[in-house]
Amino acid sequence: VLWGIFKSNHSLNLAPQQLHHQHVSGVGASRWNDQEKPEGFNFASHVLDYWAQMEKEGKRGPEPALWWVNGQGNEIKWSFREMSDLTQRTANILMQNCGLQQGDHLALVLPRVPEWWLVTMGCIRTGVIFMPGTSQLKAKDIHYRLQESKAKAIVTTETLAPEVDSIASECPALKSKILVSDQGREGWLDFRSLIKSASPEHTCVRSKVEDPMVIFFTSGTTGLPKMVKHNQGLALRSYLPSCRKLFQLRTTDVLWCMSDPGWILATVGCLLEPWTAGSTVFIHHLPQFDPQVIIQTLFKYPVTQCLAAPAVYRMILQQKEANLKFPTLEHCSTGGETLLPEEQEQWKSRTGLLLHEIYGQSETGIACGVSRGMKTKLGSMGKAIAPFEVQIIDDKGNVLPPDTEGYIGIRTKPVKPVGIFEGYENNPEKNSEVQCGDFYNSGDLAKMDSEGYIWFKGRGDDIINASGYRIGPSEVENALAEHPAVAESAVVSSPDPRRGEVVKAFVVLTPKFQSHDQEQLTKELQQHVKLVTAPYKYPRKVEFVPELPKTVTGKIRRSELRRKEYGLK
Ligand code: BCO
Repeated sequence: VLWGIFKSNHSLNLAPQQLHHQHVSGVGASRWNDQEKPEGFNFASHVLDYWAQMEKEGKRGPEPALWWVNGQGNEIKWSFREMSDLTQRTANILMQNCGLQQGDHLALVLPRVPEWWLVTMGCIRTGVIFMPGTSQLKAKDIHYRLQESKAKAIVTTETLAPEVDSIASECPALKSKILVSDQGREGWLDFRSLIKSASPEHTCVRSKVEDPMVIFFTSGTTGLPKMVKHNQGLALRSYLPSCRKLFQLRTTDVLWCMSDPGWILATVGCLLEPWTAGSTVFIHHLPQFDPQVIIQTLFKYPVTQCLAAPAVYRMILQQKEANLKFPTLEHCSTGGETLLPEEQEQWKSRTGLLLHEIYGQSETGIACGVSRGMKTKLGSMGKAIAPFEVQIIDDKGNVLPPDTEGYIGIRTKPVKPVGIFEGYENNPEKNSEVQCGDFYNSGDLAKMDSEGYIWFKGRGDDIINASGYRIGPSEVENALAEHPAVAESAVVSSPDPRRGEVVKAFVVLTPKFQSHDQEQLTKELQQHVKLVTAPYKYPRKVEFVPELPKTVTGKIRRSELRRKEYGLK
């Protein structure tokens, strides 16, 4: 198997006096300031190969670049030199075995397996645009993504391969299916075999900052997920001094970002941020989320920093564990949903550590945050991180005075800052909808005080944020509509002590199902949604109603249902 390529886990042979050399502020510190934009940038050559060279010259310690464990005794430690070799092999597979070229789209639907890092970096080396997706995706979700993006390749595991095969014939652009598995499958390229014989020499594409690098699919209030396109600037941003201040990672740090590889949080937290600083990326396979496993892991491995959604910290705090003083953990960050001040305080009293909030979206990466060492204000998600200028704006793009609620806006005119998305692919209406005067309008409501600290207030639309997942109500409504019991439905956010918010469906039943057992029907509808779309979207609460509130024109008034859930008038 793949981890047999390198005989020893970590085969560096450096002189002892060289092992203590530390790069405290990362590769970019002396090269560019926050406002500068180099003409050419490629994360693979500027960052990964840089650290591989530092290792070669004995200027970086023995800490691995990637440290992966699966809780069943399997462990991988790859150095930057090994990563450089393996990702060049991957680049050659993409170009030679799959015939991919710069600008082609590749769907990447993998759980937390080491190959995720190989494929992302292989794509960056070749200029192939990778499109991460959570492995909770179902055939219908994959079908939509492949068709919408005209992806030429997909990489996934044996679990999802049958789902891909069930729809592949309807995706004419799809030419290569790459399997990451120990078993082969007909019609699929076997990644783990190919990488053994692939050449470890590949010339990295000379990309410009403006060249596209990655596409994330993000949910909106209406319709199906939108394609959020980022260029190399997303990676360059991690390089800039203001961004480096956020986590202040050192080469000796071991960062564990627990996000599923399908989200931008993983691209930033499991790849761009730690490797820019030459730090170790620590990953637990975590096929199923289990707070006990996280606690045990933080006691067992020398993790110094972790990054996860508030729901993860909340679920750890809900464990009856007496001791949460983790021996090596120094810095904790969180983002993706609201963190309550009492959760912040509990974390501090039980672990002795502060939880540093960050905020961002698929469109923005990390837009603001509480940097390490910065004064914290309870409940605030910190300040804007340059080169982003964050302002609170009204719906015309006017900047609002301090302490006034409005939308979180990021200035995009006259200059679009490095790191913000290029736009929604093939979606001019949506692009003009979010451009609000001189700002990108995030649609998130917040206030900013006179010192620039930002307080999140909620969404300005119907999007649901359940334990850090952004869920479009219409995606769930469409899934429910496929069940014969559902005449119509409205899906809204509802408060929940464990997950912050959960998805709640108000369902009007078809006549045939009106006398059915409602408890049974609830389970059936939940199971149905889990089967037809990514299960994280399923309605954890279902209420059967005789009718839905509507406007005179017949539009469902979700806001009325949502207000009721939160006890608002
Ligand atoms: O709770 P249930 O058991 O009823 O259902 C769960 C799963 O069991 C189930 N499921 C998962 N895979 C399945 C499946 N069912 C059928 N077939 C499958 N293949 O579906 C439900 C999934 O819900 P979940 O993912 O919330 O599960 P869980 O295990 O409770 O996870 C808890 C969290 C906290 C780990 C999870 O909710 C989570 O990862 N949240 C964070 C999301 C996140 O990272 N957001 C960041 C987005 S990026 C961003 O915000 C920008 C920041 C810069």
